Amino acid sequence: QKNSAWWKEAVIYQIYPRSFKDSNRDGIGDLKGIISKLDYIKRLGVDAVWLNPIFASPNDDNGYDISDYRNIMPDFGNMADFDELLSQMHQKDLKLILDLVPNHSSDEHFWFQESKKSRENPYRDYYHWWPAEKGKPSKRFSFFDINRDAWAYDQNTDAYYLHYFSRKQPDLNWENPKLRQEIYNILHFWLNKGVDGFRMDVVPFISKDTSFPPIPPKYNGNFAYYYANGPFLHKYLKEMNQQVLSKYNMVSIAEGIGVNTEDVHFFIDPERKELDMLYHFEGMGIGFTPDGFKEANPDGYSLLEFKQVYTKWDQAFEKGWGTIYLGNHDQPRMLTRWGNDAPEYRDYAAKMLHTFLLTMRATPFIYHGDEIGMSNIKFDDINDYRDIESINMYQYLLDNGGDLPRFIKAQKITARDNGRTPFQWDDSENGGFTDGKPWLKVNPNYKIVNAENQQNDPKSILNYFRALIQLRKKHKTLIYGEYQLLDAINKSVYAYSRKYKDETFIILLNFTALEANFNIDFELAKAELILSNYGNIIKRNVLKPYQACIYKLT
Ligand code: TEU
Ligand code: CA
Repeated sequence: QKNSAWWKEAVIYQIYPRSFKDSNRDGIGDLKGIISKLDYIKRLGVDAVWLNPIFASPNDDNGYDISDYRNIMPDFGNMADFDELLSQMHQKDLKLILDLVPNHSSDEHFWFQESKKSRENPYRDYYHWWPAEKGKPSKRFSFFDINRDAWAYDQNTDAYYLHYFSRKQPDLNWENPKLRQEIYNILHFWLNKGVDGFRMDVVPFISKDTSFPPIPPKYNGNFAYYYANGPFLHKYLKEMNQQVLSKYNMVSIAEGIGVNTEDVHFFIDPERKELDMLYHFEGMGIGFTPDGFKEANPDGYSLLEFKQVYTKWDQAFEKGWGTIYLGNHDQPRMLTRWGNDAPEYRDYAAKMLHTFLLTMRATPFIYHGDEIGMSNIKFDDINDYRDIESINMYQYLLDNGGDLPRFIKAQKITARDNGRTPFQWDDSENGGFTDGKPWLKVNPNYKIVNAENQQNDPKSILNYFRALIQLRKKHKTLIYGEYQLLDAINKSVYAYSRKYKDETFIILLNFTALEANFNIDFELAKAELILSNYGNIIKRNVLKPYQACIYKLT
């Protein structure tokens, strides 16, 4: 009944529904909008779509604060729209992966509304409460709070409640079996409708030591790593697998914040029967300045470090299976962050990064818009941002005398809204995303960077991306073949081989805007050039700026 091959061989396309396509002029993307673009999605060649949360939510954190797990957010449509989406996707042989948010709900969820009524309320233990007479609980860091404090005081019951994210995202108490059952029932509800899997939001954080001791020194202040190592985490994942996941042909994907290569197998080793895949965060902070400002080093990042991280994560999966991504709704655009969004390099760099994503031994997650080379919008004004992370960080710095100009500058590279601007469909107003006023500004480069321009241009990023997917599907070696890093000390070129039985591919990627040499032990003169972003312009042992080449040894 369980079939694991499909998700190992799949390419997964991530859609941020709010930003994909608006069907009713309210400036917000919606399910009908996605339905209207299913042919576009199908033509990409992807196998599955992961949708960020589409459930009822007051949108303090754009749907990651859920007030009703069994209903569709009215901004996005209704249950009939959802059923239609799922059925049309299945007709087209596309799988649908939803987003489960198990660590916290909205404070507007019925459970929390009850929970805060009194200390005796039957829902009290659905959340983590700390009675004020015990004094202030030990410090927990909040990602989004304007004071960075994860404990919020509630006057009505004279107690603090825990929220790792915003105040409107109270953490659910997984130590309570009733709460766990609620979440399992929610999963059954959607899986019985026929959805093909779940991505699980910050799932490593669900278990907590409810004595809330000071964070032990061995975590060295790394709270994400502490949060991800709760005492009963794996007990709960096993329970969820046994009661729910194992009963369906579905895929489960952990958002793996705080998880390192030593711990990942606890989540995804098939013998442990917990989850199927996990996506790690280790790549995401490469090249940041060290003081935790979420700021990219102006001198760029070290490709050596990048290669080390992705090589280490390839090696981590002897018994499980990895994932690979360079962008999502929590990250800036991959082209800006990892490539080069200057007009003269944009096409080459986007194609080079896609070549990387689609030739690694891991399931690729492609974030919508990356297939046409969308880039950061780089707002100058804090008022243009819609993301609670940016807005509250600004407020925190304002309140605490922080360096605001530095912050605004850093956000142009790292802010999440850079990856959330509306999809650029064509060169009409608002990039064809909406006939209304978009909820977040459209990147003005939509006149040039848009899907319509690229559909019929054989040299476009979009068509190169499609060709890469076909190549991966045609050659199982690109999916399953052994990965080996080549020319490890090269600071400009990422080179590796993929090998399965007699078949060997060599992948060469120049991550810089300068020509770069490389040094490998394979005789490329005898190899077949399968795909390159420079057509067949090849110089012996030199790569052009952002050149990508896939060779097959013959
Ligand atoms: O993100 C997990 C998370 O920890 C984020 O704070 C992440 O580190 C941050 O976005 C990086 O800047 C998940 C969701 O993907 C994110 O969109 C939500 O905001 C968050 O959980 C809370 O649900
Ligand atoms: Ca809409």
